[in-house]
Amino acid sequence: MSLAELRALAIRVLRAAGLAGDHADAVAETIVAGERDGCASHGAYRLLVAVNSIRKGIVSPDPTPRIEEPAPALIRVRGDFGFAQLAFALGRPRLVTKARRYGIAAMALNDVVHFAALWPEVEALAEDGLVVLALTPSHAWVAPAGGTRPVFGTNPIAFGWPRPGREPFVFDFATSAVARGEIELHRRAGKSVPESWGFDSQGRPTSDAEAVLNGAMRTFGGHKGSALAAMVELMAGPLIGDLTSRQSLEADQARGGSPIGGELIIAIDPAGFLGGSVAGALIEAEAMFEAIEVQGARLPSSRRYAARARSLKEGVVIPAALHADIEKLLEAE
Ligand code: NDP
Ligand code: PYC
Repeated sequence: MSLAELRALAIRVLRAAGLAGDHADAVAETIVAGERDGCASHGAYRLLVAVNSIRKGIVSPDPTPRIEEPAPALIRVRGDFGFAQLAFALGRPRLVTKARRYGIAAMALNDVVHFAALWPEVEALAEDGLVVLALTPSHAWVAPAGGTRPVFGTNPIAFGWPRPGREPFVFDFATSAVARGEIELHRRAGKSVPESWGFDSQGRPTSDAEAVLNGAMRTFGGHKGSALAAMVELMAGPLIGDLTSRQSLEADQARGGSPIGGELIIAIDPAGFLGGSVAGALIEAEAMFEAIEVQGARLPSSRRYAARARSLKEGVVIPAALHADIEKLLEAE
């Protein structure tokens, strides 16, 4: 499909499921971006996930997000239980203005439903010249290192750094061994998963994707991923007055919807510390990136940017079974 065709399909599906126009547009944009950049776990597949949350009544189809300013450098967007993408779109310009005015600003998205990758947000803000950190909890699916019962969400951490004249340096990964969406794609394809990804419901290591989904995922990097997952819970949960992953799962009431809660985005204007010396700092950063690449190692997001360049020319390939399931969403409306 061309990206325009995928966008049109995504908007048609989301509108048919009941989302208001601006809501559907904001959600479709991140789904198309995910597929375009070769991030299948957060691409077209997420149409099934989004419609599931709409049908189960977890997300509000026509929310009215509201902006509050709890302090001069803070913004809160109350998402009215719409998808996070709409709340982000509303708050983004004000976050940029505040980061530039104060050197640092933070935005909390509260009362949102979240199924998206964080890199589209982080990349957009880094393209505005800001250094960015974004965090969100999810549902309690992940066991702490040393345990086998879920406490944490898959809790992604995304970071963006602006690069003059080129795409920003961006990484974005779950603090679990892998995003849950990846395990769901393995289950759909009937594939096994590495035993390092999770436990079955009895706490035994397993390579059965379904058993991990019904058991517990593992953190990445043992105790290090576990501590980072806890940090995400704290900073994008209680710190901003929103739910932990355990509370999110409880609020779901076994409906099987996307996580409910908050997201924290911190944006720093390099000029705050550096004044007129920003250019020198960015040159130092470039030297570090070069030292990485010169040894044949790659920068995070380089695969994604290459996939983007390809998709913009050639379009994207959606697996036939997934396309059929997406089309079925239209039939059922
Ligand atoms: P990965 O383990 O695939 O890691 C992704 C990050 O690591 C990307 O920035 C990727 O760059 C980079 N990377 C991968 N391999 C290398 C390498 N060899 N060298 C350098 N960098 C590398 O992702 P996850 O499965 O952990 O997460 C996938 C997505 O799921 C994320 O976008 C995340 O936001 C999303 N997610 C969302 C949640 C939510 O609650 N909303 C919850 C959990 C995850 P590149 O893309 O170029 O390969
Ligand atoms: O893939 O872990 C995941 C995920 C959770 C919420 C959105 N994506």
